[in-house]
Amino acid sequence: MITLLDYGAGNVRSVINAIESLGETVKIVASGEDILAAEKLVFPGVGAFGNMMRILQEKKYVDPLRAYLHSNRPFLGICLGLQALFEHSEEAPDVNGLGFIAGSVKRFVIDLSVPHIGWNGLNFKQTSRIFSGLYGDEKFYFVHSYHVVADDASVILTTTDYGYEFVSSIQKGNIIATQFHPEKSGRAGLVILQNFLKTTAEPIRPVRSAATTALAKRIIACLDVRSNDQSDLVVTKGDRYDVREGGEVRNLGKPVELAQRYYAEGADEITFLNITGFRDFPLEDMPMLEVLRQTSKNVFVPLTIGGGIRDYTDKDGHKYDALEVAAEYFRSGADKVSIGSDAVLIAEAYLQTGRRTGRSAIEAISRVYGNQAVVVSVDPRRVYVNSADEVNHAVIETAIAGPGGERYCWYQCTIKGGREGRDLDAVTLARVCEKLGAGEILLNCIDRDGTNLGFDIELINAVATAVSIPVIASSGAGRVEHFHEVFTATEAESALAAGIFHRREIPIAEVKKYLDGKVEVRR
Ligand code: 1PR
Repeated sequence: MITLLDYGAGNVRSVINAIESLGETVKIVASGEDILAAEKLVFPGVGAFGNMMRILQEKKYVDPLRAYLHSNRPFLGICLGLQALFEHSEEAPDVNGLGFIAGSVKRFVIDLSVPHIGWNGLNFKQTSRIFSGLYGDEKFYFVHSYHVVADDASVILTTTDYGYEFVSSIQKGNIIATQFHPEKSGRAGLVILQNFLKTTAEPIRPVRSAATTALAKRIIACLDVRSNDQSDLVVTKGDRYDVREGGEVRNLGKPVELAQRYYAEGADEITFLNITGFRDFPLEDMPMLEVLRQTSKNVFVPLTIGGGIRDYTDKDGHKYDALEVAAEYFRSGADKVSIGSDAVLIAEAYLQTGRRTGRSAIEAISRVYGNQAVVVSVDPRRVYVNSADEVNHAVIETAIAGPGGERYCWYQCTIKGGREGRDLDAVTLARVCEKLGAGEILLNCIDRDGTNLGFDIELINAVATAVSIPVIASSGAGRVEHFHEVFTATEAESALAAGIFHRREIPIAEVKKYLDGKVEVRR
């Protein structure tokens, strides 16, 4: 029996699913006594340090946790569950950590995208039973803006390189904690969890072939989901956002089955977009939540879900806010939520007043779950102009001339799945959303969607150079070379594709095989 500390924020569902997939049962902590009585305690943390410590204080878990740690019974902390062990964090200087390990938590100060999101390797500093069965070159999933700095080097189990070398896991007796997420790290992550559960695993120190670790470019499979005319929930695919063919909604398969297939084929992440979310409300549209619950039982890579994340009033006048919608998605197994239409409206309101309200979906969700949990999905299309000063938008000079020979264009944001164009450009939207707390930009392109013509490199460059958060390039992938192009000609950290994977034109493994040796990928 594993005891799991759930303090109410972030995704504990995926940790429970991963542990249960290994044949263990999980008991969730309901009181301080449960912590004191635990035989093996897992503390997964996602979100913000200050919020986490305040909740632990309110629930009176701090003293039982300290007592448990000092008893040296098996403990596994994950992400914030590692950071909580330290004395304090720059993220919330006025709040104390558990202080079990001397040292503090610092924000990355680097010339790279922050948060550090994605698959990176480990430099092994000591032997540990949690490494039993690893070869050494495996990559693990990270998502964080802060990292721990230990005063005593003897607790450092692994380090990872991102701008500089930082501590990615610690061990002190039976107390083990990782900055990466084993529950989201595919097979390698399950090996680590299994070793933690099975205390008899042989301690080893794997040997890596490279001197430093490197963050992999991510390949993301995207599933656009909606009900078809027969009310079946299907994965569909648009051609420049038009998902109908001969009057019928294209049906490319079942969401849970396809997601499982992509996990098995090596997808680094899976994204579900509920593309009718602008008119359906997710808390009424339960099948999407069920898709997440089912998928997260067997898919151990990060899951993002988008569609309908906004404030909403139902037909009985009951008001829901975007945070409640997001919370339900996280509880059902999502690791990140993606906000589309509402992000455009939020950015417009911010640009009008120049003030944050603190209440927008982006601000509210990032405050509770952390910036890394908030993706903004952008649905832009090109608008051609004759000169850079013709409009008050971020205009670029383009190598792909417009229908009238125009040499300039801007990228107009749309809402409601491309149905409504707004007076806002994609570069400004991305900048404002970063300021308000978004952790990642999912950059679609209506002109390229479903065309197989390749990614819109000019769009991706315009946005990726304007923000410091990671950008996911999306729309237009048709050949393996397109992935190489987007990773070498832009600063995109990941590339997302849909049609070529659904239609089995190019398997994910073939994309990775082509990139291997040219661009860092997770094998
Ligand atoms: O506005 O917060 O409710 O979110 C709705 C979400 O649904 C948005 O993220 C929006 O991008 C998405 N969406 C809405 N309508 C459509 C549509 O296609 N009619 N899909 C849609 C967007 C674009 C990509 C696609 C890539 C790759 N789909 O996600 O997967 O373009 O495709 P490809 O590789 O085949 O070219 P809200």
